[in-house]
Amino acid sequence: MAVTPSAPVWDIFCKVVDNYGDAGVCWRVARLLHHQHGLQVRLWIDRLPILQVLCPAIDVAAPEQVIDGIEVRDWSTLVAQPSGVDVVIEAFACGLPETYVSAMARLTRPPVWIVLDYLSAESWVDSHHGLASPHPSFGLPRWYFYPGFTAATGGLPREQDLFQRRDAFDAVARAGFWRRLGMSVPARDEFVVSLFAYAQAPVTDLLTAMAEDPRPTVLVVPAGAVVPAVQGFFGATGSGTTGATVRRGALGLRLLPFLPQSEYDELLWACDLNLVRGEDSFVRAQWAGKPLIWQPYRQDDGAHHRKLQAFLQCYTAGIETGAGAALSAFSEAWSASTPVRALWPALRASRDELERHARNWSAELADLGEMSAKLVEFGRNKVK
Ligand code: TRH
Repeated sequence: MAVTPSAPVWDIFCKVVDNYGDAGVCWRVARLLHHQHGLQVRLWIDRLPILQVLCPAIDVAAPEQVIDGIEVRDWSTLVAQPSGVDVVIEAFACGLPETYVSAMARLTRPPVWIVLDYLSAESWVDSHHGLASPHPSFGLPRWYFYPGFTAATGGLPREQDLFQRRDAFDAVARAGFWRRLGMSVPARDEFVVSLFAYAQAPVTDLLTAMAEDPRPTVLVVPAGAVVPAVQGFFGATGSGTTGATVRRGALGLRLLPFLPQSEYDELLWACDLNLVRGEDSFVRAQWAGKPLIWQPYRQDDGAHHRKLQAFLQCYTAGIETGAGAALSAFSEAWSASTPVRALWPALRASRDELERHARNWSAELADLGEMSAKLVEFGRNKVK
């Protein structure tokens, strides 16, 4: 959608805690607001190198740059001012610069202040979404916006053409994807699994189960925290260069580079099962319409267990009992870093039912409303 000079200006502030998801979600939302809603978007981010991993076009040395229509500003070197800004998104309650907030308070028409929070399927999200609390010093209302899995929440971010592109990703496109990576097309009888997880995951246990399975599996692992454990399982051969397939028993391993965010969806579409983590890859795996195992970001107070239970409760409601139980048992062990070897056969045997459900789930989720559209409507309704 073309951006007119008079288009509303949105500031998004992103502080990278760790990993890639803070930047991953903010970059996706920035592009949705610009491309699908015609807004002028400025993304203020404190660690450009993390964004560059997701979007290689980013110049980590540039204090400001326009990439894909988004004004990307290095928060650590530039001073942000709110004049002329219509809406400001404080991503994951990262905190806005004090100077920015005090300048907001002096404006006769301050920007609408939205705190975009983390995704959760927990029931309390419905009643908390859309509430405001006044800033302790300046009294400005901070509006809490929660992504979620019900119509009462902010929904999930999704590009308008995503399902069309996903459904056009046929055998020819899939073969092209593997060839671009310098790899052969997996055989029809090979169960293709992508692995994106935190280091705590019981990887060796999973690989043992796959290797001793009577049916062949291909495990595809982008560069990341679990690669050392995966390579350790394959011994010296596991240190194979990206692109080669090394084997142990029924398991074949393919190591990939970390893909640009724009290509990660194709990996999810090319696989039969995706092990994902955090928030953005978790959402993309659901849009992919393929079975998924989610490892939530670990939190000291055990909140990640509650988040997983809440998600499994709503996700498995539509799955045939046996397959739902197999998915839940494996997911809980995977997230708790307890053994999964004995749980793998039941999960593998539930493939057809999990595939059927995954497709239905992505369609049901899409019917709940898309996050960027809800953000725009929310911002418009709050403008005085
Ligand atoms: O990297 P993460 O663990 O990020 C986490 C979560 O966002 C979590 O909610 C947050 O609290 C924590 O950071 C601070 O997982 P996530 O959210 O899936 O983000 C990973 C991003 O990387 C996502 O946008 C997908 C993308 N990606 C690629 O672009 N290429 C790849 O090859 C892979 C594996 C992922």
